[in-house]
Amino acid sequence: MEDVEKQFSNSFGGTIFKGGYWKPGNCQARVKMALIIPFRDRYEQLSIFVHHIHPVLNRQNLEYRIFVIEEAGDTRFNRAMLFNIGFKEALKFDHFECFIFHDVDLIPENDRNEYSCPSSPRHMSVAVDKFNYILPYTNIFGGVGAFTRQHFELVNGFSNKFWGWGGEDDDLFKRINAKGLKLTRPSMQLGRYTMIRMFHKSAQPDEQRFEKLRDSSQRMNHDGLNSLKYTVESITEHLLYTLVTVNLEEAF
Ligand code: NGS
Repeated sequence: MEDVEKQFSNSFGGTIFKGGYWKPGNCQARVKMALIIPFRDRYEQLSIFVHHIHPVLNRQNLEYRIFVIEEAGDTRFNRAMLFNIGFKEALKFDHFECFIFHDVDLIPENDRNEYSCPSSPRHMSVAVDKFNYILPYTNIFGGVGAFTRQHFELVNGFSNKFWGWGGEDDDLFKRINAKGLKLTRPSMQLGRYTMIRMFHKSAQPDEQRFEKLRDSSQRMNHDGLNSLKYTVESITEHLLYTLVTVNLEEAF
């Protein structure tokens, strides 16, 4: 990370401001975007990610800030809840209108895959090298997704009930449909991503994920942004990202 930071402060044209904030110097960006990354113990991937993503976002002339939401303690990883927290914490910083929910291990391959918010929710990572650049199943919403603030509030964010691996993104897909929104996708040429593969112990699957998925639509109005509970341990503005470290409490 130190090397990446040096590279940005020395040779890069447009300096990134503290906290991983940037805006174009010669024009006014149309929207302010918050890029939210759920995180725990993946520092190598995070340095590779920020090294690649800042130049892409700068070339797209966006105004944005990168938020890394870190789950402290030894509760099971809850990717969805960290996204919800990122949404709430980002709004304490600024009036973001657009939110990109992004896994730390996905690098966009095409600069024209726009990191902004279209008129309906967007699944951006449609062609990942790990899946031989095809969609593994039609309703997949994993990896990278974009929402306007209004649409994310309309679906009440993600469910907070998925602990461990799997299901939370499928649940979000159901929420989008339940509210009559239509998921959009870039073409398979634009939505290409490379996965940063490293050896890590992967999270244990949530054994109850299929049961939880069955009653998605009944839960969505009272399980999400409006039932979110967490405590913030610290907020640190690093050079290339804002780190928000939080504690969660496992509840079902
Ligand atoms: C599905 C999971 C999704 C996940 C997708 C791809 O099976 O949450 O695999 O995962 N759904 C359930 O388990 C119900 S991946 O191979 O990218 O880790 O996003």
